[in-house]
Amino acid sequence: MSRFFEKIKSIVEIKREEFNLFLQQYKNIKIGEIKISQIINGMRCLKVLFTDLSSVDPEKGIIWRGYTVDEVLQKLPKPPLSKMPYVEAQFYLLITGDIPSETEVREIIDIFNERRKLPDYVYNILKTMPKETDPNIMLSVAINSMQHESVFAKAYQKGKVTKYNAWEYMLEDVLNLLPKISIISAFIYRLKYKNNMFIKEDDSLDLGGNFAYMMGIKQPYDEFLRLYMILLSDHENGNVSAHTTHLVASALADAYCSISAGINGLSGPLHGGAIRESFNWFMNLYQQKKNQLTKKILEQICVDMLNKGLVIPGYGHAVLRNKDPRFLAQMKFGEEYLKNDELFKIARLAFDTIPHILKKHTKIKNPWPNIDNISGIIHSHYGIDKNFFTVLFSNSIAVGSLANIFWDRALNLPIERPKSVTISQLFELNKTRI
Ligand code: CMX
Repeated sequence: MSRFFEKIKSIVEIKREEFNLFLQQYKNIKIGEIKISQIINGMRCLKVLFTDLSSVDPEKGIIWRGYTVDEVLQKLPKPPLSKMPYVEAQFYLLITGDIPSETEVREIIDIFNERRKLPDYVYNILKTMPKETDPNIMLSVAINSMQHESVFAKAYQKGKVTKYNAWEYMLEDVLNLLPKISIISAFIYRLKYKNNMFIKEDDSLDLGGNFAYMMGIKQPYDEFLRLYMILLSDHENGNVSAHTTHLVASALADAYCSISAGINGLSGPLHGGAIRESFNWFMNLYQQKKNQLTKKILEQICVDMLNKGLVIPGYGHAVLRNKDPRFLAQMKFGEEYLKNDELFKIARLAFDTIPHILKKHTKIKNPWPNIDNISGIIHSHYGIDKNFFTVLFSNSIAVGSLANIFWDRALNLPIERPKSVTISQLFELNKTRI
């Protein structure tokens, strides 16, 4: 039994006991009220989901296992000569709750390297898909195609899965699947954009380093991939893709079905597509104005947009009420490596200009740029096609979502089934209250 498995086993035992005791004691405590507007408006701010891996503080931003973005970037172990931590270290933090030592990260890297080889049929399936297929859909199909290899699903069919051991089978699937996602993605990238000139993995590299290497993109893109995959790994498990993964897994589906459903959840322009929207907006500004764009011109463009009732992509947030530290971390990377990039210069001008325009002309609750504001500009700087951005988002979200569904099984969370209400039922409920 590996040290990692032993550690997880002991954490699961302790957490289970704590969780069950907590439930016995507190299960009937009320934590809020539900307004009709919240039901209709996408359950915004309704505290109805459970995760122990992260929480969003409106002022501080995302807190992973008790650590802020800056703390995580500072404390997690890093590859030699790298400024960004190992993605494997973030996975370790999310799944165990602890900052790993160098040895503990090494163990995860070794586990991933042993398990990342793809079955040949995955390559064949990807090669036979229509040229026009969206790369993120290709990723989802590739993951689904491996579902029959799920250790959890096979054990379930044989009647071996119980509420005591379900987590062990889920852990096997998570450890088998997570390292394969970047390999599939790099293959899709080379297939679609680089004439199918596939690059073989480099066993000496960590997940982020190998991903950039297999895409054929030189340093420091590996540094950005590590940063990006950590920053987007988990956001309290409530966004469309993470929640979808959890929802599907709640019916005791395996990790393959669950994560590919979550990846499909990134398709919409309001979620996975938001990076592209923001990138397109900056690109249009650049194409129209080239380097003639000044603060004054940008202000006028924004005021005109707002007068037409349009939103400015890459600004605002549903939960945060301060600058998103994930945006600031990307901005810092940009300041270091993209200083002369024309789109980055516009993004910087926009950062100095747009928040006060939004404050003045709208009722926006958070006028600051969000995580999606400059990610696309940075990926594109290294040659990534905008249609591939969502695949990179999927890789990131898989780190947190897979850690979350492992804990769903470890804590025996039940199938999710909220109750729906009709307008007449709401009306009746309201009458009895008056
Ligand atoms: N541009 C213009 N107006 C905006 C705005 C923006 N970027 N963001 C919010 N507003 C407006 C809203 O339209 C709303 O106007 P009305 O009162 O007239 O309806 C008002 O400000 C209040 O909105 P809010 O409560 O501050 O924001 P919401 O919680 O409703 O929406 C979000 C949040 C992200 C959907 C919204 O800010 C938006 O559409 N931003 C642009 C798209 C974007 O960048 N999406 C990526 C989000 C990243 C993430 O979720 O992590």
